[in-house]
Amino acid sequence: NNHKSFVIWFTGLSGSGKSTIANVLEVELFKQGVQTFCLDGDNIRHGLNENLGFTDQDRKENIRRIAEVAKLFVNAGVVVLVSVISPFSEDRNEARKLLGNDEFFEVYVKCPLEVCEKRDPKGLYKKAKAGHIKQFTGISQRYEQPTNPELTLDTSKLSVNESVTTLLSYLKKHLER
Ligand code: GGZ
Repeated sequence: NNHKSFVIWFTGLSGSGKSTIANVLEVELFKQGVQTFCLDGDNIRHGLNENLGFTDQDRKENIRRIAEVAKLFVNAGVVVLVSVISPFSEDRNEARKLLGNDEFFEVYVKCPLEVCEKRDPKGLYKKAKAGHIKQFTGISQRYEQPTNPELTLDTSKLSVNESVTTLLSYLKKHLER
């Protein structure tokens, strides 16, 4: 193909909009002839990572494996859209190191916890607050905000389309060979 390959790493709370944005971005990139692949925490956890839970250690391993898979696709010339909470800076930095700075774009999908709780598309916050889900990000486990992301998208202020437009203009120069 005639474009560069890299990882766009979406990090943020559950319900912040990571996968929604990644899926719309994928459609737009497809229209531009860009080869893409989406890796989603929720999906990977049903297959490759079905033996992992949500302890600090398991999240680290989840991120490590996903970064390794992403690297295989990048080496195959694909633009990889990764949507995982990835709450710990250390784990995100390991992923960045593995991919290399030029092939890793960290996108902070920023959204206040209260807004995510209100959206609660899968009812997980409700369950977590009732104590039925342990180690839930934002409720009973920490989320460390990115300090130096390539891009921040505040989804409490931007529509999905506005976020995707912002991403597309950011990516334009990075896609060119
Ligand atoms: C956070 C949880 C948890 C706990 C289940 N904490 O928004 P979702 O529902 O559809 O996607 C979330 C997914 C989190 O998996 P990740 O692989 O993205 O997490 S991490 O990067 O931190 O390893 C959420 C659901 O699984 N889920 N239990 N305790 N999210």
